[in-house]
Amino acid sequence: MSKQWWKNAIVYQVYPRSYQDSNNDGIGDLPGLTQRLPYIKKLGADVIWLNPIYKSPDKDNGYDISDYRNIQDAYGTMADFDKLLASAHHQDLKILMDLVVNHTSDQHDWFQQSRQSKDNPYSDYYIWRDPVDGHEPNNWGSYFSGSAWTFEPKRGQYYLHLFAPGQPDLNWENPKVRQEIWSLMRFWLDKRVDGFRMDVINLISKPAGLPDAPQAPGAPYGNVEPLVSDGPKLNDYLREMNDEVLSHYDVMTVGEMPGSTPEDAITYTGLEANELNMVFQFQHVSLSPNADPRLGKWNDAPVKLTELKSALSRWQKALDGKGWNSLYWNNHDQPRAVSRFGNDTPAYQELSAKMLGTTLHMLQGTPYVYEGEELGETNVHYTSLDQYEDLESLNAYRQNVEEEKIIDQPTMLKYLSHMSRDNARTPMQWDDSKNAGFSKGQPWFALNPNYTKINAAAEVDDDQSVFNYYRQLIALRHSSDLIVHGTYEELDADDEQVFAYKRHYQGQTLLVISNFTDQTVTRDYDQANASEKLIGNYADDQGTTLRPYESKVYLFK
Ligand code: TEU
Ligand code: CA
Repeated sequence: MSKQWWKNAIVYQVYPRSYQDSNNDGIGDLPGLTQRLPYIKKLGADVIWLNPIYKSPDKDNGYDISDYRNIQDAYGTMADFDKLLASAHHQDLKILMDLVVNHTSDQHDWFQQSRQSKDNPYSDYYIWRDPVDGHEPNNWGSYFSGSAWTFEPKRGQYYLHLFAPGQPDLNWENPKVRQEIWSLMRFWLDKRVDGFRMDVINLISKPAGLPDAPQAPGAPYGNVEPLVSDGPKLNDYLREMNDEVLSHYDVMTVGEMPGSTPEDAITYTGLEANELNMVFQFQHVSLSPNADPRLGKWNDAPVKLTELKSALSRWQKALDGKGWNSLYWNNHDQPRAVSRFGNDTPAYQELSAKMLGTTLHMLQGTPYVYEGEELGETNVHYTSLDQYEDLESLNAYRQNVEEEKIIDQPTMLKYLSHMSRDNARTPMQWDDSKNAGFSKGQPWFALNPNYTKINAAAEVDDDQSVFNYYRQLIALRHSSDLIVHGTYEELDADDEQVFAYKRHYQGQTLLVISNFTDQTVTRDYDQANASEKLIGNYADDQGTTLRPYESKVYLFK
């Protein structure tokens, strides 16, 4: 395996609780996933990123870990995990674990001890501060609404949680905390897992003095992200992680970095950085911020294509030859891309799913496919609050509508329907039988009703399906150094309908053209003189005529 094998890899992300239930309790589990490995292999993926499977009270669906060395009961046993890993390796599939070490669950033993007093061995494992004038130490708001501080009467102090109160932030300045994390990483790496996706890893170094954050007029709290992302000691901690752990294993690492810029990312993924292999950045999925800064991500504004192109091109150009991109449209935190960036009406759902896949998979970086994306899955189009399960959505509704009265209920329900993470967490759509073949029990979360039309059974043997189109895209990348290593050249940045770019490598050029609209347009990029057309989402080719959501790739030798 080449040293940088992850540059040629495609990663498939599995949200285990929604993937395949094997014991009919309505919750996906590890034996169920093990049964489905051949499907993932057939798609052509090389690596599986598993969302957290550790013991957890599930306040944030596993991103609140209470025991890093044991498997969540609902997902199975450690023996089930060992079987999954062995079966994956036997089928030449690698497994990335989700490393959530910016915070633990408040039910973790470390926190249970830390909260008792100021002078026990765990007192400084978390970030505790005295009240200021009887209130929270600063104006920080949580990502999940409310204050980022909760008072603990036993200590007479507040503790910091950038996310829910059940997710207290670890104190990374404490070398004992870092040693505990190196140890739990070795536990999993010694079991031969193939690497980690690292949850909000760029938030672990907090700014000295924990100063107030910028607060929009009328907003209840300060916006913490610009202040806590890419903090002062982040490179030091990542280099220590590398020296202590990662450099001793042949593994792949991807850091989730909300708020990070290309310049920051190069310091972590730079070819000589010895920190991480790549990052998940958020600039292309945080576009069209609401006109009202108090609402953050909550909006239903259509994304301007020129802004989307600018964000993606920025990262392609900045990291070219200096670092490495991860490439994604979807994950368990994002709404379904077909609904957000494409067109999920029956006439265009399939076409735009293939167009989005083409646009992303021909870029420089490692592509990630989120479960169901390969089928062209869409948002659910929720209409009422009781359909939501995710605390981020429910807390945002309560804060924005009921507490702060920033917007009215109909508007927030529209925004939730467009942006809620719940859109991505509906059970996997395997076939058109009851519960889509996900479970014979009552699913933990309602399915997207369109599973009767959009499902794996209907697509796996259909050469024209989104599934088989993704298989072709993945096969193309596996076969082409030009796609993996080629430099990036954007064409017509101001074009508001078409995203066109080129890739160049050793005298060959790839031309990628995607029409992001339901209009037929004309664009001439000299495609008439191409050596061959490699892939396209229409059966024929009308040259400079681009039909609705038409996407195609040409090779110039
Ligand atoms: O998400 C990090 C993060 O920034 C989230 O707030 C995300 O950007 C937001 O939900 C997008 O709308 C990671 C995990 O991926 C997420 O599932 C966890 O809830 C969060 O960290 C806390 O661990
Ligand atoms: Ca189950």
